[in-house]
Amino acid sequence: MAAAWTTLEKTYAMIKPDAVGAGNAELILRAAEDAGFIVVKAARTTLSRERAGEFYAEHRGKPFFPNLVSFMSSGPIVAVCLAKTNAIADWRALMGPTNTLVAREEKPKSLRALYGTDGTKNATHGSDSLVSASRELKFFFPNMTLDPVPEGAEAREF
Ligand code: RTP
Ligand code: MG
Repeated sequence: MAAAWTTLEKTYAMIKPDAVGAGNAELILRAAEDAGFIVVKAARTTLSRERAGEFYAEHRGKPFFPNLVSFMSSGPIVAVCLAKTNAIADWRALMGPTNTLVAREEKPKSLRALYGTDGTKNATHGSDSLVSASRELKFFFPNMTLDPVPEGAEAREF
């Protein structure tokens, strides 16, 4: 039997505006499930420039930051919580290299190779550490409880 998702590692995944706009959000969620992830939560929303900049604050000041903020606020995104053993690293592996053009060369079956466009428009995001996952899940799902449920506790709903 599959483990309860509450006890599994969780990561924040995001389907970016290029992939949502191309109608590929469902395909990407299905690919996640096929790879063994549980889709705990998925919500479609649109980021303002301010929220997009806040989300990617670690990149403020870099040459690509203005383009990144424009892109990420250009249309709807799908915010996703995924659960799986080793979810953070495994989701980044499934996404492939950051730059879609590199992904097509090096990991042609990865999500960014299949659904991205270029170095900035790359279809998906994934948290890069436990600290990032916690911050990013709270950023999009502020009411979500991230701690594993103790054995015997009642199931929670989100
Ligand atoms: P992400 O945070 O979106 O999951 O991507 P990542 O960790 O693989 O890459 P990161 O270095 O954190 O970059 C964040 C996003 O910024 C855009 N980017 N554009 N040179 C460029 O034009 C450039 N470099 C990065 C991409 O959208 C990248 O995913
Ligand atoms: Mg990153």
